[in-house]
Amino acid sequence: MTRSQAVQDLIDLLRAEADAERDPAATPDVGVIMGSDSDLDVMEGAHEALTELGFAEVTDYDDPPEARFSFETYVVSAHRTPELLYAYGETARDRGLDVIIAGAGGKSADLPNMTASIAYPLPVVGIPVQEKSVDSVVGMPTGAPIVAVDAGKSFNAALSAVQILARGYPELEERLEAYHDDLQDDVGEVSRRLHGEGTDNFRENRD
Ligand code: AIR
Repeated sequence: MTRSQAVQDLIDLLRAEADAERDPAATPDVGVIMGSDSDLDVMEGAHEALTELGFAEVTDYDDPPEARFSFETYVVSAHRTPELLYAYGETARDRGLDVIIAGAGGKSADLPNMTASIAYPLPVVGIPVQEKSVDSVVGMPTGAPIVAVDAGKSFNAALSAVQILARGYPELEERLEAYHDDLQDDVGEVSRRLHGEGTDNFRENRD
């Protein structure tokens, strides 16, 4: 199979990073990959959750952000760029990733499950980008695990990824707890207003 120069450059970059002796605190902790940039709207939730939890995006390995926790984002197509998929999965651990979030759509959404197989034992959180992708993402054979969320739930995928990471970092546990406290506050506040204003007024004030 011929490979485009752009894909070859990415593969070379990933392999070089795997061999580089970088400070682990300066490499991305979470890898976010998707089968196509047409998945970006759905995958935006993962970006949102990671950002909300204080993760910064690495766009240049030589110039990492100051934030202690970070993520990287790539398009990797299991079917259009199978060699990039292999390079990504094979280098993930050596490049310092602790967990991968992978989303793909269509009926052949193979990026999450193939990444889980290649990057094993690194945990992979799979996101079926569409409803019709669910079976493809979660349907792994015994012995080849993947963690997966419901169709489109990329925000939750990022929370799950941070939960996995948090086992080794108490400060992440605190951030997750603070996030959950805010969530409870929001429900409590809306419930208090709905009750206190009555349904008609609440609806009117909300719209
Ligand atoms: N896809 C891309 N390569 C392999 C697969 N399965 C998925 C993408 C996207 C869908 O195919 O994850 O959800 C359609 O991609 P596109 O690029 O045609 O919009």
